[in-house]
Amino acid sequence: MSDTILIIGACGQIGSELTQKLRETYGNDHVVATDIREGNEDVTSSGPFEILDATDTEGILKIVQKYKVTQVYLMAAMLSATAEKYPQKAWELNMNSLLGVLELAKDKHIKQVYWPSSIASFGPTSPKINTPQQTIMEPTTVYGISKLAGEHWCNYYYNRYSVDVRSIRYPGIISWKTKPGGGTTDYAVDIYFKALENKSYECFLSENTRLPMMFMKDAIDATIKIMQTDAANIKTRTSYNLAAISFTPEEIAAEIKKHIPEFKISYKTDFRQQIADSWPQVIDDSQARQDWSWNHQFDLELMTKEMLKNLQ
Ligand code: AKB
Repeated sequence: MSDTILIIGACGQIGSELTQKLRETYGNDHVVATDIREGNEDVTSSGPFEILDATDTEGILKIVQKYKVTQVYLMAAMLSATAEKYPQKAWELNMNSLLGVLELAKDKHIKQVYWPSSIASFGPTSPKINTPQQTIMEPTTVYGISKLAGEHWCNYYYNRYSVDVRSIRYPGIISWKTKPGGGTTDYAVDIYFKALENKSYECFLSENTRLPMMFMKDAIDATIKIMQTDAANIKTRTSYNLAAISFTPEEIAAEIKKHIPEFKISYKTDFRQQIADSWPQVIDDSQARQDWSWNHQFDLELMTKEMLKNLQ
C-alpha cells in the first residue's frame, strides 16, 4: 500500500510548496492538505483539503481515519517574532500540536511524523560560526524554547515508543510563492518584493547581521529526502542541522543591485535585532550531509536570479 500524507499547516510558507511537491510525487489524492483557514487556492483546489486546528488532536485523528493517513507533516507553528508578542499562545500551539501528533503515532494511528525545528533552538551561548550539531543550546526566545523542547519530545517518543519522527532545524527560508509571516528572517523575502515594487527597502535588521538562509526548493528537497530515506540512516532523532547559505542584509542588497542598480537599502532596527543576534551565523550541517546525503543547490547568486525572475 502506498503512503497517504496529511499536511497540517498546508497554507503556510513552507506548507503550500510542500503540498504541491508531495502531490506531484505521491498523487493528488494521496496528500490531504489542512489548515486553520483556507489561505491558498493552489492548495485547496489541487487535492483534498480540510479545515483543521493543529492543536485539535481528536480532529486530526478523524482525518487520519477518514483518509487512512500513514504520514503526518506538522508544519503549523507560530514563528519567532510573533511568538514574542504572544508567548503563551505560541507555546500552546507549538507544543500541543506536536504532542498530539506524537501520541497518535505512539498509538499506531500513523507510521511516520515530520516536524520542523529551527536554528532558533540555539541561543546566544551557542558557537556562532559553524554551529555544531551537538553543542550548548540555551535559546532565549519562546519560539526557540518551544523548538528545543519539541526536539527532545521527538527524541523521547522515538526512544521510548519507537515513533518514527524526523526533523530538520530550518534556517530562514526564502520563497516567492507564499510569503512567510512573523519570522525574524522574513526580511530576506520582503527585500525582493520591495526591490521590485519600490526600488528601496527599509530593513529591520542591521547591515552586518549574518544569518543562515536557504532557498525554498532546497528546503522542500531536504524535507522530502529525510522522510524518504531508510530509517537506519537517521542517526539523530532530535533534529538535524541544515545549511545552505549565510548572508547579511548588506550582502543580499548588493546581490539585488546587480539586477536593479537603483535599488537602495536603509536600516531601522527593531526588537527582531535582538532575536537575530541570539542565533547562529553559519551552521555546520555535515551530519545531515553524511547520514542521508543532503546537498543544497542554491547559493545567493542563483537564488536572487530565481526570486527576481519569478516575482517579475
Ligand atoms: C523565524 O525567523 O522565526 C523562522 C525560523 C528561523 O525558524 N524563519
